[in-house]
Amino acid sequence: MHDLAGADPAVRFSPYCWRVRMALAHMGLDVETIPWRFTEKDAIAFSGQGLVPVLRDGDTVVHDSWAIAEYLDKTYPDRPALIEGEQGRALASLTRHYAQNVLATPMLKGVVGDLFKAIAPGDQPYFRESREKRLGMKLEQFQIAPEAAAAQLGVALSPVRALLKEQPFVNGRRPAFADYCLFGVFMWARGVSAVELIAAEDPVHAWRERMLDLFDGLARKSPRAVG
Ligand SMILES: N[C@@H](CCC(=O)N[C@@H](CS)C(=O)NCC(=O)O)C(=O)O
Repeated sequence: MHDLAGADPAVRFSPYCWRVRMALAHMGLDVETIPWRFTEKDAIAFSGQGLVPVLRDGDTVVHDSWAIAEYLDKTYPDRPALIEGEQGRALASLTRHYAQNVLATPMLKGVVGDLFKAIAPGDQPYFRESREKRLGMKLEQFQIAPEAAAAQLGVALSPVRALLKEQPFVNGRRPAFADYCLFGVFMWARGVSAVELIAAEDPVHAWRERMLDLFDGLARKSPRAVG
């Protein structure tokens, strides 16, 4: 699997790649991750596009985290499912859209400066140009104080907070792809920044701790570019 890496190749911070790392662990499938940088488009040209994650499984190449989850469920039906049934699919899909359309913005506002510092120097001009075009402003204008980002994120998380008071995981009693979609956004920030945007007493904090502990602490052990 081609996996987005920072200046330090051990630092992996793509929210979409984290969905797949967790999904593979959920299924008990081993993976070799290949560090990839934003500008290394040639290295994944075999997938016919320019974004990671790209998963190669034998002769099959799949890109896009959602397509990868569907591929894994279809290909390994004897393993624990990532997305189960029509209702499970709706929950996972709502969660992925919510993660990328609602949560990503306040999260990025809080950590974009740290993110920029953590990425490979060769990626920085590309990152700045592409993201400033997307955001419609300089990265420095997009960044806000940690307290302000935490407040915005706190409002955006209110439905998840309410849900996590009722059940331990977004998916219910056990985590599944819906949780991994949400968790990816948190691993994006954790990989590059020491800023804490979630209060310790927030049920979302406890959920994040549970997620960090899954699969023998896979996510917790992942190196961070902080300090
Ligand atoms: N819809 C895709 C999105 C993948 C994506 O945006 N990946 C980012 C890394 S987080 C990327 O490869 N960016 C490369 C670029 O911006 O050129 C998925 O779910 O996998």
